[in-house]
Amino acid sequence: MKIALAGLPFSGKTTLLRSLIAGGRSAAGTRPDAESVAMVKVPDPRLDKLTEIFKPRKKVPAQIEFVDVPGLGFDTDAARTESARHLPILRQADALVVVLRAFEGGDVFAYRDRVDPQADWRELHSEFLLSDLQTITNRIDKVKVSLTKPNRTKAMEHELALLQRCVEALENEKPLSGVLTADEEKELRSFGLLTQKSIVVVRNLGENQLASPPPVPDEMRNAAAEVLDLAATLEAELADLGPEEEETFLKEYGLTEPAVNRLARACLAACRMIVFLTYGEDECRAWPIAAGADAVTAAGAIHSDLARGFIRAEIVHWQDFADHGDIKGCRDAGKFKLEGKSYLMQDGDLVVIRFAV
Ligand SMILES: Nc1nc2c(ncn2[C@@H]2O[C@H](COP(=O)(O)OP(=O)(O)OP(=O)(O)O)[C@@H](O)[C@H]2O)c(=O)[nH]1
Ligand SMILES: [Mg+2]
Repeated sequence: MKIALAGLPFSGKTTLLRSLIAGGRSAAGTRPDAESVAMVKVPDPRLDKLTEIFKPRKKVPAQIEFVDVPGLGFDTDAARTESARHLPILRQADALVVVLRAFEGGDVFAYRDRVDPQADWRELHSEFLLSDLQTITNRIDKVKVSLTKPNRTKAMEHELALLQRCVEALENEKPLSGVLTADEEKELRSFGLLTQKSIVVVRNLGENQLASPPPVPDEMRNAAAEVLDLAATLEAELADLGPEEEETFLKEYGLTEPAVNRLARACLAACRMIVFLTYGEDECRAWPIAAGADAVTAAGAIHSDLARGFIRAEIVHWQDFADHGDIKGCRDAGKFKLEGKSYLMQDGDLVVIRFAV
């Protein structure tokens, strides 16, 4: 799962990335003119609880790869050219986190001399529409040429019609995510169209705005999978603290959890992923898989042998586990389920795969 952190210059992307890495200010190298990558361990209280109970030799959280993209600017030709260099990273991502500057601060350069998240959102959004329009019209030109050749096919005609529908949507400022069917999304996925991607918007607020954030404009809420409010500098400080200091710090600012938790959940949801868990004295582990995946697919995520020799999945739902305290309690209460290949995995399922190869 790869998420690109995108935004206009100086919106706080690198600060946010630093905050995602617990105790790791230095873990992400800051290279202002290039992308830098960080693998972020997804905090999961369910995995923590399993680890507490099973005391495994190894604890493996789900991971999300975040790519910190240098600020995209469109205020000069040079900035536009530079930004175009970074767009392929966005296109390759499974989802985008768009960081908008909402914090005031005279000492930090403000893009276009404004602190206006709504205007920033509009600017980025229309650049994404424009970029997709270019990609699609280039493709249309190619398909049209192919259609003049003797080996023209029905598939080409079908693609042309689909692309023309996309152009119409984009010219009306409609993101493609809202106009394509699931099959069409698949057909166009290889183009990495930006408005086809799920977007999590992060409003990077000043510390003093946290208590009562400004209302989220409808146009932002409608276009985004989720809108999160946070203060990146606070979160980066938080990432450097130990668990006890963390609690005091959170309380002081009226926060219930570090933003990395919310962001990780939002990114999983935006990528339509769920997490199942495996447990034991050897290893407790969280496994991200696509929502809607069946038990044999989940088995295959662990190892191809488990899918090949799949016999059954032993499933305990997280809530049942939490209610009964352990696996034995779940067995006694009839909450230990034996499921076949086609069982649809649920978020938070505790799983043992029985198999023979
Ligand atoms: N006051 C305040 N300053 C912030 C906040 N977030 C970031 N900054 C400051 O804004 C400046 C830019 O932050 P970065 O995280 O480097 O921003 P960026 O989006 O990565 O910038 P580019 O990569 O150049 O586009 C730094 O001086 C940060 O300390 C915030 O929430 N509040
Ligand atoms: Mg940066």
